[in-house]
Amino acid sequence: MPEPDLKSLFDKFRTTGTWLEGAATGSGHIHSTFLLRTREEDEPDYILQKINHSVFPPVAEMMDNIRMVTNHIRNKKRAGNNMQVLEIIETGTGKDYYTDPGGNFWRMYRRISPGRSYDVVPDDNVAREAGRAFGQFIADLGDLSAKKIFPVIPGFNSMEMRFDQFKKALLADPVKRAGEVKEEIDFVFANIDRMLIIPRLEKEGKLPLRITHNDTKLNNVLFDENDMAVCVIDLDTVMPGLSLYDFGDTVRTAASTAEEDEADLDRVNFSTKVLKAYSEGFLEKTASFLTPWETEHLALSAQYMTFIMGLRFLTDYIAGDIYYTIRYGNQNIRRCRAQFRLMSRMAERYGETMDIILQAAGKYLKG
Ligand code: GN1
Ligand code: MG
Repeated sequence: MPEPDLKSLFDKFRTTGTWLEGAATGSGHIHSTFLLRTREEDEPDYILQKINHSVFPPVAEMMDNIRMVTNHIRNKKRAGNNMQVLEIIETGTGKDYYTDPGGNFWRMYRRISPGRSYDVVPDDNVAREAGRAFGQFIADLGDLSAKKIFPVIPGFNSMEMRFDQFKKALLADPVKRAGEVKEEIDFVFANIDRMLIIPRLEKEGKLPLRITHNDTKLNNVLFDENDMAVCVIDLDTVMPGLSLYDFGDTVRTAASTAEEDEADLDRVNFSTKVLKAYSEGFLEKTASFLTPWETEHLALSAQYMTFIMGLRFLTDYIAGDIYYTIRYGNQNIRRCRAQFRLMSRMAERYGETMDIILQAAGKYLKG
């Protein structure tokens, strides 16, 4: 992609402070993200994003969702809660995003500062804080009507839809890679039935739809210099969903001992110590309103979210790397293999996982 003219984009928005510099930042797989800095110490810096509108075609509706959700949470700010909320910066004409002459969409947030993120958990405290942050997020949105939220990517965490997409890619095999990933394909077929338990319970009405974040990887929480959570970010996929998706995706990313694309599979392990800290944080904020069906399936949700990501990475590899940004040729299949290894490690310790979660839930139900 040619370097965008960041200074002139900066000028399209209602920023304060004097332009200093701009550069690419972040580790997201979808949008292009830039940090724009101002000269003055006491003026904010900004996060500018070029929205990937082939992944998120309803740009206006997505931004309306984010506007609604951030307003809702901001209006709820309670004493003693130091969490911040993402703040959309309007364009000079009062819109939530800017459309450039080439038809690209840009949006801006005030930079959260301090705000560090982790791809791999450094200690249990960070996991506990992440749990509190994502748990509070679901709790805060509990009284926002789901009807107001536009389903930006329908079926986003639906196993049935992702399995269908996988089968289509496999059938088409457009870049002739299917033969090379036979082991991973076999893994999908060997595990899919168990992965359809959660969708079945949802259809039976046993798992309530809530407004959930749907992309709760560990690096979507920002921390301050004392490692207290300060902000939940990346609100693009906030939609009606299951609490299990949000719980499971943080376990996938926080309780793994390795990076998402770790090549050495012996380094990919499941830390039940981190799981315990994360579960305690999450359940501290949610145990009082989760239904027994939800609580009893949190353990399975970790495998569900780990499997669905492996499946999506595998699908994209077979499809020829058309969805996720990759930094090297076989990154998608490496991501897939690391997810499938992690899921196997989780499955081996399913009983222990269940005990840890139920114990954490019990603690907050009694307390
Ligand atoms: C993508 O862009 P990023 O890294 O926040 C993806 C998530 C996956 C994640 C895997 C819109 O999120 O669903 O969990 O990669 N987002 C979208 O790391 O597909
Ligand atoms: Mg995201």
